[in-house]
Amino acid sequence: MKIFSATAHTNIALIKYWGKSTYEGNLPATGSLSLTLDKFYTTTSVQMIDGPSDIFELNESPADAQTQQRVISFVDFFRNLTKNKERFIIRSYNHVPTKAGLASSASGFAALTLALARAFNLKSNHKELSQIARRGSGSAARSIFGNFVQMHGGPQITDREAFAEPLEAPSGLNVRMIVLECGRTQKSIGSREAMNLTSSTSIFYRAFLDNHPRLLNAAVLAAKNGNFEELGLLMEQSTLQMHATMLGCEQPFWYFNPSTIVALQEVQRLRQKGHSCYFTMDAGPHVKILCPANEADIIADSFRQIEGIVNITICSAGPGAYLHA
Ligand code: 2P0
Repeated sequence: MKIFSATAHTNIALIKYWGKSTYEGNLPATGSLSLTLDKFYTTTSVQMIDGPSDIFELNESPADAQTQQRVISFVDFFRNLTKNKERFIIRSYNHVPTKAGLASSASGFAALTLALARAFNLKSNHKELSQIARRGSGSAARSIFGNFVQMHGGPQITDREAFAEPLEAPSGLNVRMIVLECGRTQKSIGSREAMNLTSSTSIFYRAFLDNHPRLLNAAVLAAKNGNFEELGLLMEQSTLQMHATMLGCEQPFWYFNPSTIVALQEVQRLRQKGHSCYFTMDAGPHVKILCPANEADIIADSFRQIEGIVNITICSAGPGAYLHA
């Protein structure tokens, strides 16, 4: 039977999505701003099968039961939309360290969205595809597009309003994102569970939400104007505010490990020495550094001797998701 394949690249949020306004439709309580990366991506194929249920294989092994169920629910959305009862085998290959806070669900659900849309013969445009991808994972809506991307969200957001779109940044904003893998252990608390724990129990979550539109609007403006320093400072505020919400939970938790902290201090030290670089982190211990393209090699070299940093990848802006011929 015919196979439909697609690739999507992962993205890193400069201004973070953290928490849902409603679970139905997976609507984000905050908008976000991201950069799609060239080096990390997922390729997914879907093929119809005769069988009682979909099968999901990740990197050539059957996925765990929870992931299977999440993927099957996502395919159910397409079946309900099209009144089509087909079942699929879905094979996904992650060129992203899975569950390490490097956003494999973003590229995974974006690639799956494109492949399924083709298999179900949907005539959706990119905006609609991003709305569908959002149902699989909020960050996946952004991976439909390349380069800088803005996702719409907020406490009152509706299904039709919660989509991503490309953000036009000037060509002078030629950036790199250096990904520092701070350890190899899989994260203890997944991002979905972490954001749910935070939004339901953190005494700081309200403040995070209240401040978020100001951060996002200012960052979007900075990106459009090519104001790199402003964008970097806002990015650091967003990530630290997000991580602070976790410290305010009834049962506090954090993703920092010793090499994370050393890396964050090194970014500040480099800035004091006159280098232009800013950090961000997601639901894991890894540190990502945004810097101008012409400084990336020298900045990356400063992290090579830090104990616990197991891998360093210099990424450029990556493309939007695409179907294979
Ligand atoms: C982001 N993260 O904006 C934020 C910052 C992690 C930290 O979006 O529940 O896997 O699937 O919608 O997209 C990761 O959370 O969450 C994420 P779901 P997702 O990139």
